[in-house]
Amino acid sequence: MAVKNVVALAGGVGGAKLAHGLARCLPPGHLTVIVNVGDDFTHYGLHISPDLDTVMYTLAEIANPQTGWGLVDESWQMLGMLEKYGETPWFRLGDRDIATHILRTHLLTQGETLTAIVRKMSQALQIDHTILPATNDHFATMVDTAEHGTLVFQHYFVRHRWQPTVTRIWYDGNATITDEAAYVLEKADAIVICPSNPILSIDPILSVGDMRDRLRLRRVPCVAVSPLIHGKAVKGPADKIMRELGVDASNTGIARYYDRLIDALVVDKGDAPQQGAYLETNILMLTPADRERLAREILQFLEGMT
Ligand code: FO1
Repeated sequence: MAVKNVVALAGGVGGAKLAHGLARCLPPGHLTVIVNVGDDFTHYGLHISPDLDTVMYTLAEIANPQTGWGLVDESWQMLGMLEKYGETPWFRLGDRDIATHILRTHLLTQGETLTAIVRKMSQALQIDHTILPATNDHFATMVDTAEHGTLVFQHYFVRHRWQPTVTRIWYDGNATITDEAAYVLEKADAIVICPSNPILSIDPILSVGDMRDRLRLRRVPCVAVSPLIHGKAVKGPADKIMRELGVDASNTGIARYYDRLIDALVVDKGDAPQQGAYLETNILMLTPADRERLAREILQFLEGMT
């Protein structure tokens, strides 16, 4: 059977890169990216959805190529003005990026759902695939740390530069998955878990409502792409957090972490896990061509599994 409709689960920068590769390989309308919203928070009264925006900007090909988050050709006048008022703006909102947060916050106060808002913005940015938040409900990743107690995710990740020792992760809010996410999972021919942080970015998607059970009971192949190369995170704190929470920071650890959720793990050459099926290839995505090549290999691999 041909793999026509693909659902990808993604967090921020690493996940967005593979989603972009998949978007370039699949015909318009055949990819849905279900995105983590556990990183969402309110900052200066604005509803910020970092991972949704990272995926949206990346698929629209307007993401900042240096950081992976935020917009290309950004300016920072607003932050300068905040500093003039004596603020310490630790979360860098660019002048153009802030339009997204203002509009999203406004539409939320008008009663629109996050799903409808992302659809509207994606259409305006001419994205011809679908981006869905995992939930429209309040659902916030909370990080218990040894040094600073409990931190809202962005305070842990950006304000404290993911340096505190993590003792536990939990979620604030009782959320259900959206009808749209349930529908695309039902219609999917294959599922791809992007190379996002399994604990910080993928677990909050799996922890929304019955998402984990839906994945376990799937009738289609599901692969995950490892965020590690020889035990080191390609970007961010994946290996650090895995160690802190007692998860083996290796592809074997990732394969165990995703036990029963995936049929195979996609890993870098020479870095095979000691358990489970796997595809060995070059998983480092430095250029858009790398993203497309990796996506194509994954789609071919999935075709062979159906
Ligand atoms: N990440 C940073 O490391 N520093 C920032 O100042 C920062 C600002 C920011 C603004 C908008 C946005 O959409 C994302 C932003 N990020 C920033 C990235 C982001 O918070 C994290 O990478 C993700 O939440 C983790 O996936």
